[in-house]
Amino acid sequence: MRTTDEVASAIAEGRPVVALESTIISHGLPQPRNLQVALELEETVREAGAVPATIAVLDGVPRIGLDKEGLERIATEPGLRKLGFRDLAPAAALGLSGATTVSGTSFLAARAGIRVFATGGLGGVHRGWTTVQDESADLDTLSRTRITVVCAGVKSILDVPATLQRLETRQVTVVGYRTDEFPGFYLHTSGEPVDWRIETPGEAAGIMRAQDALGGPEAALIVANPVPVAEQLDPALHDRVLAEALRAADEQGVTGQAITPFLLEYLVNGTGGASLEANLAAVRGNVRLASAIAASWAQGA
Ligand code: PSU
Ligand code: MN
Repeated sequence: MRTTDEVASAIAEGRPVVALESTIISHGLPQPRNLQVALELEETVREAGAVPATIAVLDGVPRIGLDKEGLERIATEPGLRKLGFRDLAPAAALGLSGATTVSGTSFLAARAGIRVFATGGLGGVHRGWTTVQDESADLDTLSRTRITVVCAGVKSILDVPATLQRLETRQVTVVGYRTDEFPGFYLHTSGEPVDWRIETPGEAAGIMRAQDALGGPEAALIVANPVPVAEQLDPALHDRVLAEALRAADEQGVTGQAITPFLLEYLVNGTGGASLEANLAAVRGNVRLASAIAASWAQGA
């Protein structure tokens, strides 16, 4: 594992650090916007007084923090792999490069000593799970990794109620940030309730300290932060295009790791780019909140 000097000294000195994933850049957003976004998100973390650590695997080496060249590779390299936790060892052994998902990123961030991570929407239980058994490895990793993930809920392409049930079974703590409803990724709400609500970054840091004080299984904390209503995707448009996207995936036989990128791309095209704007608004908000939580966490350390 190679950590940049900047990130390593911030961790050593207990200064705020925010981990960022790379799959959203490589597989979640279209080129060339994805590189701009990668740079912008790092800048947003810096403006908030924290150090960004974008995580990926380059030439077999897990990297904690990327320079501009590394970000460019993630954004542009053709055929880049998508790496969950289970893919890290083969990528390392075979000297391959890949972008890390929430699963891969959470694992590496926690190993590096980073406690706060921002992304867009988590993976989860896919629709049709009764027949295809597709459940993102994100859920399993979060059930045994001590990290705080700030996200806009789980991707709305998923079976959201089933995903919330799985998170409950796996003992992953979920809190709504200034909301009583679980966010819907592109949408302000999924319509599902959340059991816990917090109002401040300090309350998130307090829950993190309580997790450590209590001990027990090292599960994550999910801070679910909704995209503002003004920046969400039009719910009627969302429902219509998502139904089309699911039908297209079915007809084309898209499965496995390819399904999430396929559906996200279908939504971008089918909404004339509006889903991309909502996705970015959600991620930006999550990065800002994660930076504030990291600052609060660092203060109390
Ligand atoms: N959030 C986004 N866009 C994305 C993702 C998250 O706004 O593309 C990625 C994350 O890396 C997440 C992955 O871990 O999608 C889930 O993929 P799968 O369903 O194959 O586990
Ligand atoms: Mn899957």
